Amino acid sequence: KNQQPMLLWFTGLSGSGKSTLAGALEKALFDAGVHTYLLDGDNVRHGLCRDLGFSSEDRDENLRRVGEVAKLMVDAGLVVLSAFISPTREEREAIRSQFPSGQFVEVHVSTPIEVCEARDPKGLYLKARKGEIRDFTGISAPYEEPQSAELTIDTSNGDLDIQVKALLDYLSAIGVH
Ligand code: GGZ
Repeated sequence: KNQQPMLLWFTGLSGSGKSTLAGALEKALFDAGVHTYLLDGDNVRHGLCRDLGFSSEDRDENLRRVGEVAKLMVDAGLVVLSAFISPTREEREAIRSQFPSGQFVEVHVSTPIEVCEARDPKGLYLKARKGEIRDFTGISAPYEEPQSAELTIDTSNGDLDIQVKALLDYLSAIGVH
């Protein structure tokens, strides 16, 4: 089975659907025989980055480390998926610049903040509105929309299967599997 190692970088607000989309794509790739790894806050912020919080300096360092780990994994031949808010263009571009063109695919999960806030699966937006969480992305900390994402997906409407199919079609077109 041919597989082109690469990094699929999902960026978007809390609650935008990054992890859900990346997780569903990972399952589809696994079913197609592609060897993948999914990096997200759940497996990184409790270990590798457990000394880091959500100040802009800490986010930059979180993402720098994730980029370095992803690079090692891509070197090892994996298709790596990452799901981090990654709020700054500069940090995303710094990671992109470490990969040959075509090996870094940015996926902007563009679900509007109104929808993310209405979902509020962990009650974090509510806490941020009440001032109980500082520096919350989209409320009291910035999110810079990508200008050069390879793919943009809004998860407000439509079903997950169709969104995953759009991702798979893009990956087949560039020869990933
Ligand atoms: C944004 C926060 C914050 C603040 C905790 N701002 O929806 P979640 O809960 O599960 O995902 C969010 C996650 C963001 O971590 P990342 O590592 O993806 O962020 S970054 O790329 O900016 O480094 C959210 C939770 O952590 N969370 N506090 N202040 N999200």
